[in-house]
Amino acid sequence: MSKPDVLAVAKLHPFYQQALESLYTVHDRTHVTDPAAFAGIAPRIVGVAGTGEASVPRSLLSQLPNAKVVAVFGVGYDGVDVPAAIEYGIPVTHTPDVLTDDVADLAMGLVLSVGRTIPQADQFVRAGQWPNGPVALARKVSGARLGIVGLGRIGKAIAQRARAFGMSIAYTARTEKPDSDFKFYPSAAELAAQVDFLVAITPGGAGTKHLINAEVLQALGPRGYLINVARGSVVDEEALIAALQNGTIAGAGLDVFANEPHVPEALWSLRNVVLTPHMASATTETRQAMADLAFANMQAGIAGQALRTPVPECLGMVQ
Ligand code: NAP
Ligand code: 8YV
Repeated sequence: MSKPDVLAVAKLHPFYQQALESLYTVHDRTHVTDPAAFAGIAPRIVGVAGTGEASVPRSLLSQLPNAKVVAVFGVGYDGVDVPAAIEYGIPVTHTPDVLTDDVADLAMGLVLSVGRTIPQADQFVRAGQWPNGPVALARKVSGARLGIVGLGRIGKAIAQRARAFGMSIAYTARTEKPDSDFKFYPSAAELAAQVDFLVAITPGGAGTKHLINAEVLQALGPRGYLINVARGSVVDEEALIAALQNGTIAGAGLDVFANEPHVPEALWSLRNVVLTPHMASATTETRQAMADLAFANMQAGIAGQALRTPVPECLGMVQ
């Protein structure tokens, strides 16, 4: 008997790909590479596999009359048209919690990297510069003021780590958290004006597009650093480049970009930025846990069983 058909809408991590291939025939981006062949396959597709950045638009969902689930390998699902999925009766799942620690670890890694200039110092030693004089002084991180834009699962985990560094913590979110000891500011600009390190960790999508704009960067100021581990769309990248070039802010640590995997060349040459390739959840342990959870969601969705981790908007539509 042939295996049920699943569509991968992005290049999948091998852990997820191999798990899917054990039970399903995986069509790897056929909708993009061979639309004519896809027209024949589409009615057989029972599940859609994606990543946090993958695009699952209404136009694709409308071609999948038998799809039972969209299983995203990632906590963010801003590329999925969730209202359309709900309309077509296709629940969407994601992988919350299992990656929280890793993303918080990388956020703190970027705080330390930009503040203490660790990559620049590494380059200094490798370039044989040490005998020529001391490396430039860095920015003290312990005891500094941290602002978190988005105090959700990962934002709270970043706060927990920052506490151990004796940092004072403030935040903004859509709503104030009555159970939190941290000071709340109603906007990113008001928060930025009060901190040394501003960390963005919200979802992407229309609701947060350019939440960090020129006004916020101006408020962060010439001794302030921006860390973005959220989505590239959350930051106005042109405004950020200008702010880094003209000293409006001191520096930035960036894991996510507006047009991944393409990073503006203007950022490559700047000495005051640290760049990582969207790798905050990229450890062997966490990628395995994400693959296990995404695969469990796929299996449950296709079998018509209770989903492990539906996205909040789809909670009402699952068994
Ligand atoms: P979460 O628990 O849902 O937290 C999201 C937080 O963002 C919430 O505090 C929410 O506010 C806040 N928020 C949403 N819209 C906002 C807005 N317009 N203004 C201010 N705050 C806003 O999600 P999570 O598990 O922490 O994950 C957060 C995001 O991290 C993901 O969606 C993804 O984009 C990103 N991420 C990136 C990587 C990476 O590799 N770099 C890895 C994993 C996740 P309320 O609490 O008031 O609702
Ligand atoms: C992953 C992410 O890099 O969870 C998310 O939202 O952005 C990351 O964990 C991504 O989903 C895998 O491509």
